[in-house]
Amino acid sequence: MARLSLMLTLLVVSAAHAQWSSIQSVDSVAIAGNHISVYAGRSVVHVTMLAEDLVRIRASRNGQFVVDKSVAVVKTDWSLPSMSVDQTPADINVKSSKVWLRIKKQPLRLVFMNAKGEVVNEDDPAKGMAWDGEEIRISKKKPDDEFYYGLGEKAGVMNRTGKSYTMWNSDIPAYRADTDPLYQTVPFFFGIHRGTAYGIFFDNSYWSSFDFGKESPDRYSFGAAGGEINYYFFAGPDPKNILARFTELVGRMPLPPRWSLGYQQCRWSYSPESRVRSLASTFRKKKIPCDVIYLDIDYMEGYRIFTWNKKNFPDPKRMIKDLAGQGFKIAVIVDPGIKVDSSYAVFTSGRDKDVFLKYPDGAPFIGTVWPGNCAFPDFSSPSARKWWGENFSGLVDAGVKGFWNDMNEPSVFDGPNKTVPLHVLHADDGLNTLHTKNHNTYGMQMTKATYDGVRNFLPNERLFLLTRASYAGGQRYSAAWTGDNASRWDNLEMAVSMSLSVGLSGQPFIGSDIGGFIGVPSAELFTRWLQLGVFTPLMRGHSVINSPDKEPWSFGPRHEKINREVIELRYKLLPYIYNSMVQASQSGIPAMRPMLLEYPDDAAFVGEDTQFLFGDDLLIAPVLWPGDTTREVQLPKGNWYDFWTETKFEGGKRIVVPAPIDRIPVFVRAGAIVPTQQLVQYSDQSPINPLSLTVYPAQVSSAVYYEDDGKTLDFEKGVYFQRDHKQTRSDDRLTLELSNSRGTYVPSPRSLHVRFVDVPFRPSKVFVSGTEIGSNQWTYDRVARSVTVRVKDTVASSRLELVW
Ligand code: MIG
Repeated sequence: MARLSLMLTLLVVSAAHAQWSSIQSVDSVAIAGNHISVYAGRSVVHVTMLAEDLVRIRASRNGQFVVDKSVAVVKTDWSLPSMSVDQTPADINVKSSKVWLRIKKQPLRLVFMNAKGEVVNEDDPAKGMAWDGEEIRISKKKPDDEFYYGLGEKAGVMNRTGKSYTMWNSDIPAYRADTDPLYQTVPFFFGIHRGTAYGIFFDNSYWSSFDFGKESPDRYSFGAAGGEINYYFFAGPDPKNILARFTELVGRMPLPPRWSLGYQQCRWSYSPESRVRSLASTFRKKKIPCDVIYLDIDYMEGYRIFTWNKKNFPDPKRMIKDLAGQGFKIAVIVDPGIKVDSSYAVFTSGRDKDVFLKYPDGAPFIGTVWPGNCAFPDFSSPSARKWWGENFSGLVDAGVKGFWNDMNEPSVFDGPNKTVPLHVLHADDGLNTLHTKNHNTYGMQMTKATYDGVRNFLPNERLFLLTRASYAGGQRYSAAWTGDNASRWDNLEMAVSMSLSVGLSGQPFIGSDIGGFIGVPSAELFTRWLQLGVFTPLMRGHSVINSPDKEPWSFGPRHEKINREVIELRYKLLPYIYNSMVQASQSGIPAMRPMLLEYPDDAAFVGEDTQFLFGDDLLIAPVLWPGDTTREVQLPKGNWYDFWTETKFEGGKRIVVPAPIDRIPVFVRAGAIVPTQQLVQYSDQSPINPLSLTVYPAQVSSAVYYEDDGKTLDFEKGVYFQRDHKQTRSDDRLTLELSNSRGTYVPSPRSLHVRFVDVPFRPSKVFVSGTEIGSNQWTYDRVARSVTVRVKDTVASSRLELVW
């Protein structure tokens, strides 16, 4: 709190002294294609229609604009949308098939409408766009029934209405529901009004703030301590389209390696080597699946980045090779702070190459973190990023596969703001600006440097990075986690809302420290958290230094068995989870989806933070409260099946289902065709065999199934396997058609097990592509009411038919 108020005094003029002036009336207008320049007194507003549903607004108080450069935006080359511009004495009308922007002239105010002319979003008539010294602010009208979602990683509930938030990447351990800001900055949000949505991305990396009707119920506003008025308006109205467009603008997550979707085990710290080895053996001995083990800061020599502690890790390469033999990947932490030590080659080479942050007078900025006095690379400088990237050769050569970027808010132990002083200089890719502008992008730039560096050494491998701090678009380089949470039930609840909100901000690869980082979870809390972890893209257990063991087996034999089965569920579902992540990488729609993303017009889901969708077809209702053994679930419209009992429920209502400690309530959409696989102890222990498909009845439905080698970039050259699965039902038959596969990847020979659920009677015959198969190839389970057909999986099309 002290830090926050300090920030406020440093960066924001207090309201009492505010000299806000709003933009004046329009004097003249210049139209050039999709670009409209509007002149109002000394101010200039640039309006650009980038696509029929995407408008960019830039404004300068005095007509001077800074160089147009954003670390977030990757797509700048848009093809000219079909649109028109006309003027009346009162306004300028910019229209496409999706959006109608009326620029009112007296005074200059923006009104965004849909094609029908219904107002979607409009500037506050009194304030509009305004300036006060370096500060900028945009004020909008807030309709009574409009609510807001977004801003990425924010603690507490997802609905932002009536609250205010700030953006200043901060290291705040054991945060609570009202802690703000936290580690990441994504100034992107949705406004949702009677089932239709729009989006706004305020691409400004300075200290910024958002007020969603807290100050006044009929107004909301966003602004920053510096920089330009620069925002993008996404017309929607479907929130999924908005997210797709937003991630087209700022980039999407590259397809992660499949192993990164396995269970990951971390603690501060597994050290020395013998402890790492015994951890690995324990997983295998206990038959608890796991793919990744992390080394936290103690693997290094006195916390010197890119070194190994010779005593505790005498032969890292050998250790990593042995662990790889047991199916483990090793991820290591890297922090930005480089120890000031003239006998440390990383420091001296960085100093010689002039990569560290400096004060305006040229003196190096030195801050204290784990190693003691440290210099900090200027990740906004291309040459510093290159230098940083080159340092990964040793880790890559030792066989390290995961790169965990921590403390990159950046967090500093000493100094007034516990970060880099605000007047420290950054190269800012040639613009030479202050820390005030570069603070919120520091973490993301560090992940860029890491990603590009490792990419150089592993040109055809998919990379896995994990970061704590980030900015909009950070998903291009790294997965993220929600930082130093606590072993408390309210933090488990927040693990849901925060991860969902991060997904809504374009970053699909997110998870929380399972069990809570700080503190000691009860066996019950740990198991409930692990169950949630099955359905968060990143599934990683972690624990703070000096805490008792928090491995899946650390809570007694009863919970060990339950926890094993929970992780086993994750591995059986890997084909489904992987497919959901493939979709996220292609479309920007996250695997973990808030209900409102799919059902924006269902009022029951406004403020629904405790249940969510995973991928297209699963609804997850985790138990988030101590002692609970039932769970209330609001089912969306349509029919849903209980994943465990395969009982059918009619949607559009609230139901209560059993949720004993060994069960997380999961529902499957009727019509889903869910791919699963055999149990493995790590993701690439053996190729998928059999591939299982569970068919949940619907009149007709289809799904796309995708598979590839899971680790290289060959899929970009067409080396993948993709097939359409389609079910249809009629009075006397049930059909599953598998299309020819697309792509050149050929899975190794395997069986295909297809299970049709909710089949009341035994079929009389079963056909595969027109030929009847014998009863040795299929079974009817009267109790489970399901038919299982076992055939060979092929790349050629085929058709399964159950006939009565
Ligand atoms: O000051 O590396 O959030 O996951 O274990 C604490 C030690 C530094 C903070 C990270 C946490 C990690 C810890 N780090």
